[in-house]
Amino acid sequence: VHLGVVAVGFSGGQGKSGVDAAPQALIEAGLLTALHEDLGFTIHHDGRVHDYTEYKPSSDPPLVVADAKMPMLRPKTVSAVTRALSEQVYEHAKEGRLVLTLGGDHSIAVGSISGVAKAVKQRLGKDLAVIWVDAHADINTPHSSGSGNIHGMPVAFLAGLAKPPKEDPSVFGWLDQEHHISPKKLVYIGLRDVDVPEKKILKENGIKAFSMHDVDRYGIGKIMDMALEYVGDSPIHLSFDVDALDPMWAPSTGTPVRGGLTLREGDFICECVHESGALVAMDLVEVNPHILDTTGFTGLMGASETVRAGCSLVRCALGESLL
Ligand code: DIR
Ligand code: MN
Ligand code: MN
Ligand code: MN
Repeated sequence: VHLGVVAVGFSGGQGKSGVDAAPQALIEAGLLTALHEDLGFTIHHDGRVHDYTEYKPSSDPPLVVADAKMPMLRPKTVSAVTRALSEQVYEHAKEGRLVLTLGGDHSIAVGSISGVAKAVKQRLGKDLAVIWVDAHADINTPHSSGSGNIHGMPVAFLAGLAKPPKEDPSVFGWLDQEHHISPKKLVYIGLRDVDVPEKKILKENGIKAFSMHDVDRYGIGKIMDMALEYVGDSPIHLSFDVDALDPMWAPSTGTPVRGGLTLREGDFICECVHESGALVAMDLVEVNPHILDTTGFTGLMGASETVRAGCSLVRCALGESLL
């Protein structure tokens, strides 16, 4: 099987540095070697970690949006970076390759998912389904966001629930119909830190979401049955934010939230998506190898554990654990 890999060392969707170092750390931990040697993938990777400096504007002040609580932070940069990523991912996906995007913060999903959605529409005439595994819903609009960080907004732009701000319509102005996903083809797993306005957005749009409460009630096995049944026969993009895992297994991430998935539950989600045969793309995001965690690991230990967890998730999604 052919695997397109895009490594994106980008942190501008949120305020902490270090998440840009994740692709290199994941690759140095042997992730791509394992995918090739153990799982037999033919890997298409340009050998680079992209920071897309060449696309970044020289000046990118916070964008004040009318009636918004907070200005959007680094809007032109995130828009330019995700646009370039979208095209790069599209080039892989249109060849029928499975696409693995290694982030970076979760804002990069605007690029990866839009590129895959476009290719899937063209090649298969189908709408892409997205399984978004995260502690957070990342569905704030520029109006609802309490932080201004765009890594809290990618789903809103992808699903067409947020439009390019009229104060600067070039911000995500490149997203068009073929890049969009349907809110009806989106499923969340692992939610436990959802902002009040985000809850309203989820409800009003009838978006399917399995919170940690649901995971506790039904067990991860039943949750995956329900999630995959909901997705039906659509091709699947799995967007995995490592902070879906409990900080016990993934402490080195920008916004850890206690009460999360065990590593085994995370791996199980990935295995089930693999088993469905419908996986067309995966993102692994928000691994931050530089963060000083507060969970009792030393910083260094926490970072390597988090990188290891990330590698495990990807290997499971790409077929490792099944006998
Ligand atoms: C919060 C945090 N909902 C925000 N989001 C995070 O900034 O919009 N997403 N951490 O990953
Ligand atoms: Mn996220
Ligand atoms: Mn998150
Ligand atoms: Mn986050």
